[in-house]
Amino acid sequence: MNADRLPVRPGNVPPQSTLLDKRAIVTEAYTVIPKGSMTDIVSSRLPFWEDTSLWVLASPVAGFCSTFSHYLVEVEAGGGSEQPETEAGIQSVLFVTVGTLQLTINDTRHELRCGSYAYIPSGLEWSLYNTGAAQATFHWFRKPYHFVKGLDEPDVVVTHESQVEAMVTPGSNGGWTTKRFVDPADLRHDMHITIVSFEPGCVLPFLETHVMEHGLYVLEGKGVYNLNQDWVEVEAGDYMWLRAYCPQACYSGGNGTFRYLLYKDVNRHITFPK
Ligand code: UGY
Ligand code: MN
Repeated sequence: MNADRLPVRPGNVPPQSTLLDKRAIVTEAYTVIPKGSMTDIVSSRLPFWEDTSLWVLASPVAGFCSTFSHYLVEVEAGGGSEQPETEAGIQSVLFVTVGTLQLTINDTRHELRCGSYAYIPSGLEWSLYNTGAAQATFHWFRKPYHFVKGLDEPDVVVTHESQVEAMVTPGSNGGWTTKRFVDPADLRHDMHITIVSFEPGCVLPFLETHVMEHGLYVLEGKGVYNLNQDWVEVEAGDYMWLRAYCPQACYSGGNGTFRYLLYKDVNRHITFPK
């Protein structure tokens, strides 16, 4: 990652002279939370977490997402939790963007750094601590695991984005790639967190319109996203949520790679209200 494209820390409230940020948008089909809207006064804390604060970027409140929650979490040096998850049946994916963290799952330790990915099945004992000298930042995706009779829950996965091959989308001349942390053919998984990248000038060239919902956090660069016919300019540090069937496409802008962390629910039958 280039130094000039490292994640920008959200946090400070801007001065009173600031013109209001016009990029925050909430519609029925999508939400945009620009990095300027993530200030310390709108962060949250969690039970049993020390020296930690977070922004809840997606949650199943009325009119918002239905399958997951997404937190952007900052942990001070020495902070963390022995009891991170207090709800039953919740699986997690962690993706680290700043600093170093020690993850312990069922007594096995894993050292996480910028670019580390961890999948933690529901029901396992785990803890997470910032073992570095500076603040650490990670993304935390939580989803109730959709059990299916005859399918086991997935195994623990701890890896790093440098270990994952970037799969080229056919027809994109290498300009549109996706890093998949779990095998798409492994149907035990009911959610995928991937990293989608577009080289400068490259595009997602059709209006994807699909049942899966998305959370997108821009990791690097900038681009213009088409969300249900609206063109929205986004850059590193911005968040988007797209409801099921929200039409979506994008152009990459600027002179560096435009890339984002993507949540997608997958691999399950449609369920019907009882
Ligand atoms: O796989 C996807 O749904 C992905 N291509 N969507 C997106 O990047 N908006
Ligand atoms: Mn999509």
